[in-house]
Amino acid sequence: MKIAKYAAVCLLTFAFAVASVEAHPKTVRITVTKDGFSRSSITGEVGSPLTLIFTRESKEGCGGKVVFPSLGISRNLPVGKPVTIVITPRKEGTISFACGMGMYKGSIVATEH
Ligand SMILES: [Cu+2]
Repeated sequence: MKIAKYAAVCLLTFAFAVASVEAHPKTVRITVTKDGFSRSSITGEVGSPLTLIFTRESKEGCGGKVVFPSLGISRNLPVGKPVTIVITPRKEGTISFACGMGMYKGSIVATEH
């Protein structure tokens, strides 16, 4: 009986340990207007996939492209067509993104959870 109790406690502890390393996927929609990215400040978790859906709303301005320099990602943003980019932060810190000319800026702040 004692052993069974001990095993149950062990299992519970194990379950918590697993839960704490579980990924928390998150999706954020970002509109790209002539004024920039909205929103431009995003939070994420280390090890959890972050799905960013960029939709460029207007031909005006400089939102034809989104670039993540530190990740080597560059994607064209056709007007009215959502473009999905999935990023999984590997360490704590800030991942910046910008338009092709660096005028519109945004950032993802990744923290451990
Ligand atoms: Cu620009």
